[in-house]
Amino acid sequence: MPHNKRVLLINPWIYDFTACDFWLRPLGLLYLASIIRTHTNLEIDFLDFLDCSRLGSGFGFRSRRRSDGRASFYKEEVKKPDLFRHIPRKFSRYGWPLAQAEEFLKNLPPPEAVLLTCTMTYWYPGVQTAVELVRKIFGQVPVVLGGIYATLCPEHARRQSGAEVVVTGAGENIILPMIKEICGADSLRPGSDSVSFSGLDSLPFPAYDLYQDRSTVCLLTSKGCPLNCSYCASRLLFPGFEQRQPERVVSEILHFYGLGARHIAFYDDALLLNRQWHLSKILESIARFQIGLNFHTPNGLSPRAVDGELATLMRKAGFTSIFLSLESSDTDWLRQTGPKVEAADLERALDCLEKAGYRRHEISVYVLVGQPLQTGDQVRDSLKLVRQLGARPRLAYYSPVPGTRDYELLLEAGKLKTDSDPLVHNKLVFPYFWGSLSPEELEEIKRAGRQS
Ligand code: B12
Ligand code: SF4
Repeated sequence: MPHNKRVLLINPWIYDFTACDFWLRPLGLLYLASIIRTHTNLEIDFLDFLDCSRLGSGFGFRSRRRSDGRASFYKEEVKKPDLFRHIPRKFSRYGWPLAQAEEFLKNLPPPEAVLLTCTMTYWYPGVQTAVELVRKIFGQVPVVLGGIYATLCPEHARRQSGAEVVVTGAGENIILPMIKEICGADSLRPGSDSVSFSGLDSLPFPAYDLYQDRSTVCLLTSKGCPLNCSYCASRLLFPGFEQRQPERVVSEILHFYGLGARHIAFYDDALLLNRQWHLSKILESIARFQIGLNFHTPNGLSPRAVDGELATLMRKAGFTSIFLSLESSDTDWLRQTGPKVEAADLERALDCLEKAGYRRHEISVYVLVGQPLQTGDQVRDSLKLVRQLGARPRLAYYSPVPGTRDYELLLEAGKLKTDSDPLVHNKLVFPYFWGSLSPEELEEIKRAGRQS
């Protein structure tokens, strides 16, 4: 019997100095998987090469998910890119061993098309490896790349990724016409020709059932951010700001719970905006269900928006890991880069969270390091302030993103070029390329951060 037509969706490996599964899921690709399933006759093969829970017990690796939903990746050391040869750290490929990936792909029926994503600009070597492997096994199948790397570095992606088609921006309204073109009009279900999506609430829920381990999922309740901080790419990825209907978010959370999810990470850029009629409404409903979910906010929350009522709701609904974004305690720096928060906001937010039942040292506060206008002393002072307030400082390493105001500064200073290799966006390399901090000073700041 002939096989049905199929598409293969891949979330590639991470190539980096370090990586851990910080509630990582390729949310964009999972939305597209859901759209394809709803509106086409195609079978889907979904491969997340970062999903190490699917690896057998071989390779000397046992996938361990911590009780908070985070996990470690299997990794293999690889040759460092030439650009990084002077950096005294090991470089690895995180995710499935290549041999295992190849074996898996060989056992799949040939796809009509391969869809790839890439969620950090500097993780593109994972795309290259995936394309090479796909070519080795399936020959000249059309490969389409979308996602954050493709959107922020389209020229580089067209030249270097190996994909035939590079799609920039949101994929939901591109995917069906593209499938029609590549796989034929008969691939679409009747009526799907004219489908168009307007906003997150019009999309089917992301397809987490494609995972065997569904204990950890991520979620968007909104898209974009109305602010415009000088180091941030939010506007380049989505220029507007859109919030979902709270009821629809609650349905999605309950749907995830039904699939087995117990840890839910919010991926929103501005989760707390208009919180009275948005997040508070969602949490009020969820708290009523009392189903024992754990919520996480790896993408930091704005301390300015945390008040007593919200803190109590967060506690009741099951927020277990809270990350707040301070970035810096330096008022001038904050004014220059985007006045989203002040040190006083943090103090107030921590008071509210403590009153709601959280212990201060359980709350992580991001402090940015490596941004071109920062000095070492500013970073040290910020770490000290967070410690003095009893919370846990966490360094957030700066990644320069093309198209942001800070990237312009680095261009003007001749420290980066418009066509610099996206590898230099890696958050750990600034002391070796353009940073005002030396590697030694950074190490000293890290030590001070642990002790202050
Ligand atoms: C969630 C998130 C994280 C999560 C997990 C990210 C992940 N890799 O899965 C966490 C918290 C771990 C994280 C960490 C970091 N992050 Co982050 N993160 C995000 C965030 C907020 C959302 C990404 C997301 O999932 N969006 C939702 C999905 C639905 O959108 P999407 O993936 O873009 O998919 C859509 C389209 O792209 C397209 N599409 C996607 N795939 C495909 C495939 C095909 C075939 C097609 C056609 C279309 C298509 O269609 C989808 C639907 O519309 C973005 C900001 C943003 N607004 O996007 C920053 C962002 C990606 N992060 C960024 C940064 C700077 C970081 C950190 C360096 C921060 C720090 N200093 O520590 C770290 C780095 C981590 C590391 N290990 O190196 C930068 C990018 C940096 C870069 N150089 O690429 C961003 C853009 C934020 C910013 N401030 O500028 N991050
Ligand atoms: S508040 Fe956060 S998401 Fe919004 S522009 Fe600033 S850094 Fe980006």
